[in-house]
Amino acid sequence: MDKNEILTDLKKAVLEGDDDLSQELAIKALDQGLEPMTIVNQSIIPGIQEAGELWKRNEYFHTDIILCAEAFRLAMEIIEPKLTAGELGVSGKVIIGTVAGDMHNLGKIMVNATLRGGGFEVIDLGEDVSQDTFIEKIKEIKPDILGLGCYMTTTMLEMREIIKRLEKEGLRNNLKVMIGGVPCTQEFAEEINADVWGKDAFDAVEKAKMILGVK
Ligand code: B12
Repeated sequence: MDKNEILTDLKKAVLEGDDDLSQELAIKALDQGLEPMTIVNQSIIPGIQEAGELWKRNEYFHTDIILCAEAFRLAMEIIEPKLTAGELGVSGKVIIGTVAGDMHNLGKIMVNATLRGGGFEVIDLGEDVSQDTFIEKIKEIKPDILGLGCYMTTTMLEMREIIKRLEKEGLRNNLKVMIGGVPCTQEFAEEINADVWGKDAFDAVEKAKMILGVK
């Protein structure tokens, strides 16, 4: 099996929700000497993005998406430790999490991976993260950036509340806030006093570097 075949098959395994195969192919891809970021950008992300498109067109159902998410997660589980082996933390420190009430995590996992690839140290607090947990971890870890993921219109306002809490606790001045997820826009970021909106996982890295003035 050549490298291109592995990349194509891995994308297909994610798209078809075959978690055993996606993990096996992720291992194979690394064994063949493919760069971790190439595997993420050319197979794993396109696979899950296409699955999202099929869902939008009502060609995939909830159960399909859950299988795809699992295939995505297991492949990322293999690749992620390799991404952190680079020059971690040279660009800055980021705390990231999905806001309270929201369980979506695929977009956040991708952003986590690309930020690591961009030299950031990333502390992922997970999903359905309470305001208290964000505040506690920011005090403890003192990140340069807080990344908030929100994927539903019903959980959007939680981001505004988190930013208000940061201001109230005197934590906002030395911290940049970057938001992302399907319902977010730059206008919404400005409205809730976030610093920036990241359109996708690659834009997130560019914007994170931009707000910190890192090349
Ligand atoms: C996959 C999915 C699920 C999966 C989640 C699996 C998982 N582990 O995440 C499952 C099936 C579990 C699920 C459940 C639900 N879902 Co859902 N889900 C989706 C779906 C199809 C795709 C989301 C996704 O993963 N996309 C792929 C990723 C890669 O894209 P992304 O999230 O946009 O992320 C990119 C950017 O936004 C950005 N980004 C993402 N995060 C961040 C963070 C930062 C800091 C930055 C800078 C950038 C950034 O970079 C990413 C990569 O490029 C969307 C539809 C859609 N169009 O988005 C609905 C959707 C989000 N879900 C929806 C709903 C309603 C639900 C449920 C309530 C359904 C239900 N009745 O049970 C539950 C919610 C449970 C909860 N409390 O959270 C609605 C939300 C509607 C709304 N109110 O806004 C959507 C929009 C579908 C729809 N059109 O109705 N869902």
